[in-house]
Amino acid sequence: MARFVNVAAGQLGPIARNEPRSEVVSRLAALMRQAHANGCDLIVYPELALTTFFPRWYMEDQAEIDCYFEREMPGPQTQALFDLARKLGIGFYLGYAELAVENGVSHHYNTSILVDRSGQIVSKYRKVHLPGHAEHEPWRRFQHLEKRYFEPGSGFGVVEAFGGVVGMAICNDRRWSETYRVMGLQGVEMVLIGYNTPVHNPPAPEHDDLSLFHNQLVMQAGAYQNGTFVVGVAKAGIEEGVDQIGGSCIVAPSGEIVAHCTTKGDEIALARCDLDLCNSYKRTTFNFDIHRQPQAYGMIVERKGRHLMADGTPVPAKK
Ligand code: CDT
Repeated sequence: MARFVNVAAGQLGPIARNEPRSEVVSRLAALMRQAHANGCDLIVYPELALTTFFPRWYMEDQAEIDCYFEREMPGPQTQALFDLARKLGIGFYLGYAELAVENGVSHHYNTSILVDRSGQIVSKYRKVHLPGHAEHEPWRRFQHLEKRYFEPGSGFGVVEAFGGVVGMAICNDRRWSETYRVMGLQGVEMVLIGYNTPVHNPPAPEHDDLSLFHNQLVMQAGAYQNGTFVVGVAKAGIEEGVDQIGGSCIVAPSGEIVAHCTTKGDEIALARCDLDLCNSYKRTTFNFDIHRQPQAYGMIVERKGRHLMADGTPVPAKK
């Protein structure tokens, strides 16, 4: 039996710092209705889709920081989205800031959930690759304080959902080949990724003109090298003075982009994804079981990176 998933990339335009959650949820619901009207099974929303991208600001007051976090999911303001999903029979991926209290200790994560067509959460993922810095760096035009506000998650799982094998990642994760390969090793057929990517990267402004190119490059490579669909979804446009890339797209296992958004506002891009197309790659060029050579890859898990001195030269090996 053919396995088709009709997917919507549910891109959001900017969210203002003072925009209430209820308004954001209304915008998400409007996109969900459009996706449903177009026959979708699943809509994918961006990273931190309920608030503005708050890591651009340095904050010290934990109570102020915690205002951006959800203590429960669904919570009072997000329940409406779950109810609508159940009513329409459509699933969704949602990125949000999670405050979890475990054994009396508070933990903060950059999280995504996958909700099935009955409105049940079937998978949760906590962002592994947290970019940016932990301390205030006043020289930057804006901050990127994910290392301050979140702790990293522990890994990349997959789940059987929507008739296939589905995995999740968040924003910076998409730049790392390990993200896709760990899920590829579990047979992933569709990787869902929300993102918030400023055009300007303060430590490397020479990359600014390449930000959309890099966005496509990593997702297309990840899809092809693992024989999987990839759905990448932006929060785009000028948000609190920071220009964020759009470029939400759906990538086939061939590495080709099969649908993409054309604006930097609230918009859906649609694709009918034949999950069996994954096999064309998983059983040939990227048949891992036949062709991978893990005995040659040990360094990938043994070594974090090459140690460099302040001037960029390698730290001499210990005798
Ligand atoms: N949100 C997030 O992870 N953003 C980062 C910005 C890094 S600047 C290259 C990203 O990888 O898009």
